[in-house]
Amino acid sequence: MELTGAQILLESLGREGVDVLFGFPGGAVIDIYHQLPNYPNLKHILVRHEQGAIHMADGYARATGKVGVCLVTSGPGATNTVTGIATAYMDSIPVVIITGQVPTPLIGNDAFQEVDIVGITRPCTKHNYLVKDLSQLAKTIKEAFYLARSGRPGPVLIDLPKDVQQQRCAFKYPPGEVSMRSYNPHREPNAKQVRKVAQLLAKAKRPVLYAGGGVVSAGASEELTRLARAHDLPVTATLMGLGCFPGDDPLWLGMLGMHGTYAANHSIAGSDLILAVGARFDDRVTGKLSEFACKAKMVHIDIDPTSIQKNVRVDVPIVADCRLFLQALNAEAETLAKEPGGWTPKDKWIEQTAAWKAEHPLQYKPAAESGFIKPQAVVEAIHRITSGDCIVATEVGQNQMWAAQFFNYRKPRTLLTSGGLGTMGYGFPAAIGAQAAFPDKLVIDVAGDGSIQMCIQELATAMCYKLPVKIVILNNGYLGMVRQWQELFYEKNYCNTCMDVAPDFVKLAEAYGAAGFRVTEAKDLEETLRKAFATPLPCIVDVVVDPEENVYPMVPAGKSLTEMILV
Ligand SMILES: Cc1ncc(C[n+]2csc(CCOP(=O)(O)OP(=O)(O)O)c2C)c(N)n1
Repeated sequence: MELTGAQILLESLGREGVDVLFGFPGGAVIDIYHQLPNYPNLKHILVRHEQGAIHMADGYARATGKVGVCLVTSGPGATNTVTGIATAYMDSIPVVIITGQVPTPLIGNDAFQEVDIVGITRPCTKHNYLVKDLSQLAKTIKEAFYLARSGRPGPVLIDLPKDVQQQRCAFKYPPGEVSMRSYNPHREPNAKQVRKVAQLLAKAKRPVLYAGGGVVSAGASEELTRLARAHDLPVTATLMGLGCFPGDDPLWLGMLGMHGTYAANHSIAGSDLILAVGARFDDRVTGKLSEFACKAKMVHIDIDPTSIQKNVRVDVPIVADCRLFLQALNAEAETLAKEPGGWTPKDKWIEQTAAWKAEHPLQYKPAAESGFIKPQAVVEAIHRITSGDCIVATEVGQNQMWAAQFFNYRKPRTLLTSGGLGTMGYGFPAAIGAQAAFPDKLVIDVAGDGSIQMCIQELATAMCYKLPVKIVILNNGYLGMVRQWQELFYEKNYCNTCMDVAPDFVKLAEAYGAAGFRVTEAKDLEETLRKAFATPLPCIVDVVVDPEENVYPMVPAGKSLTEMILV
């Protein structure tokens, strides 16, 4: 069967199980768009800005565990996705980005809308391709999806020149598994290492499980939870790991790091054994490196060998798939625990961690009578109203940290947030991507009044495809997180962080045909949120909150985890 390059692309996406594409057309992809109506199984969501498309593909991927796909034109279409590609790269999210390119004879001639997107994205993709030979296209697509989802997942870009889209060649999707000589992620656990880790856990008096986003992407939450519960091991997680262990379990310490809990940060500091699973020791997590977990033996399990020994000294480095390793570790630990004297009890340590939790739980000063609504109370209200049964996306800043702290995530893939890059404008389009995957779920973007203005145009997309995402703006009138740093470390010099000219968010929602609500008094909060969550429309709830509320605890930059500023 002879097909054009555009047809081969769309046929191949179908073979990879793609059901939705987030995209925006242009001259360099017009041949692909011309063919799209012939592929009714590929739903295309037309965005308003290419940054929206890539964040939507990313949100879709985080919520489903599948590969998210976006399609954009050459030049500005391609460069508009770079922030989103870097966002996905930093958080190891599987996405495939298809960019149009100028015809091959024009490449390198400064042609109209030409940009070297392969060069530009080399440092922020797991891999990228410029396909000049149509006979290689199907194989390239198959490889791209395999690379995106296997090993340490990440974004893969395919740049496809316009003339290649128009040429014809025979189509056959390559059968079987992909095999690449230069790429062989090591997945299988090593039995000796499994035994060694089980013995270390058995002997440890003060162990902590430290989980990262790798637990979520490996689908290892159940194994992690089983390990912790069977052997009384307290658990903390990074922002990216939230949800991989139930937030209502007594063994849960809360998130660690700069805005982590007192209990989590003290447990890390006091621990004698840390089992780091699918986490990468980001500086927001470790604080002052030389004092991070300095009394502990460090075991680090990661599918990506380059992430081991990168930031901290690791005593037991393990390259393996987190789920396979934890499965084997559970079996080994259960055998060991049955032997008389095989397992040192951890009850004293559990008592200690519980005492830390009781001493300084996450808290905030309640609003004075007639005072402002507290942003933390808004997150708590969302949790109460939904019983935690929703997908939460966040923007970046204080809103993100409060959404992390005050919502007890119980399941993986229920929090979508830009952890590594910290991309303002991420949350709303990511929420749309998740809603496209799960039309019947409640999807809520917890936003700041600054961040939401970065991709607000996607309200049109949400309206167009009847994706009823709820945006809850914690409106403090500031770029709050920066203002907090200015207050604490820059003599309250609130330079360019006041958002005193802002749109009327209720009217803005209505201008798009969506629903808008405003809450200024605490007594109206819950009822308004309930009303908003019940509407079938996308909507904005603009909650006017305490303008100078801060996120605590806070470990100042460069300090050790126990040097926290508390409420
Ligand atoms: C694209 C982008 N630009 C700048 C920043 C730096 N930054 C981090 S938090 C923040 C303030 C966010 O303000 P807002 O969205 O109003 O949320 P709040 O902190 O008030 O909850 C800024 C500017 C960023 N993270 N991303």
